[in-house]
Amino acid sequence: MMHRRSVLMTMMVSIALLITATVGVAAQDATPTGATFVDTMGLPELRVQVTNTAFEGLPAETAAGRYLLTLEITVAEGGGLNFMQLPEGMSFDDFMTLLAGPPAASPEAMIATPGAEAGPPEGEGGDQPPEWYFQTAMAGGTSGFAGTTQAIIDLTPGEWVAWAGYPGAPQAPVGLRVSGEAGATPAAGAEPAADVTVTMFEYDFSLEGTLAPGSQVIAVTNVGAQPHEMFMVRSPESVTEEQIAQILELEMQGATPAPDADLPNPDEFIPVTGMTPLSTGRTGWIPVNLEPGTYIMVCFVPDIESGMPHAFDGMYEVITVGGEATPTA
Ligand SMILES: [Cu+2]
Repeated sequence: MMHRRSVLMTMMVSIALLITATVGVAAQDATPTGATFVDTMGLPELRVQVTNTAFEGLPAETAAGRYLLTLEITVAEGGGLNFMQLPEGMSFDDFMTLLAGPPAASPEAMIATPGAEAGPPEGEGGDQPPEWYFQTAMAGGTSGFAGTTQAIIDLTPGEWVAWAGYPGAPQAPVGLRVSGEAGATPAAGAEPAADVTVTMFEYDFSLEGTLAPGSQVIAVTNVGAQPHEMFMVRSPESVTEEQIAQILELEMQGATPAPDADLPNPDEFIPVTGMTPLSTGRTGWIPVNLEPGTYIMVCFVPDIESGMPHAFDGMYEVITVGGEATPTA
């Protein structure tokens, strides 16, 4: 039986990957990966400045509907924004109290003991996201690095929180009231045109259309029963799904690949973009500008049963863009 990991640990794994990869980006002098829509369909915009400590620029209240989300990221390490509806009866203050959690569950403590039997035993529920996490509406969002990056998302009426998606993030969560009649359909207008549709379910991605070098729009849809995200990284060298499985296996054991293991170094994976978690039945859109190469789509949302990131259940997909899987340096 695998040890469960907390949502905190899960997100820290995700962010650790993000940060280590950022270092790789700087070292490799890679081009910025942020992308914007060519056609924004005249959608109302939520423009958010992601700083070292805050998400700035969101209104306290907005009408339900489809929005162009624009992140202006000034943090070298990158950042991301998720929109999650709070469950019935939970206030923003309640959420913040929940996030703060018991002192023993500090990020440092969790990181110091990866893979260890930290936290309460299975069954007590303390090492799992709360039940409502798997039921509540999640409208997605996106992540990126210094620069401007966009997504198109649908916000339905309710009390929402815009946050980095994990406890202990540098940016404080922000409350957002979305007004309108409950059950109202946010998307009366035409759907954004997508070149590729990525469908997420337990536990995989399927692609309709072909990712090509250059600019394009990806529609990301969750048809599964649990929330899912699509975090996309580029591998500097070609990689197989078998190798990804081996890397994840080592990660789970807290080990690093042996020098002669003939495995790509995950620290060299370069984050490209992401559609942050979408709940069941939801769709979001992100623009990407891809260079030829090998890309990996992966989901780190914790599983409702095991608490482990979905990646460990096989929720990753290796995609070759363009004719050459291994671009020359
Ligand atoms: Cu998932």
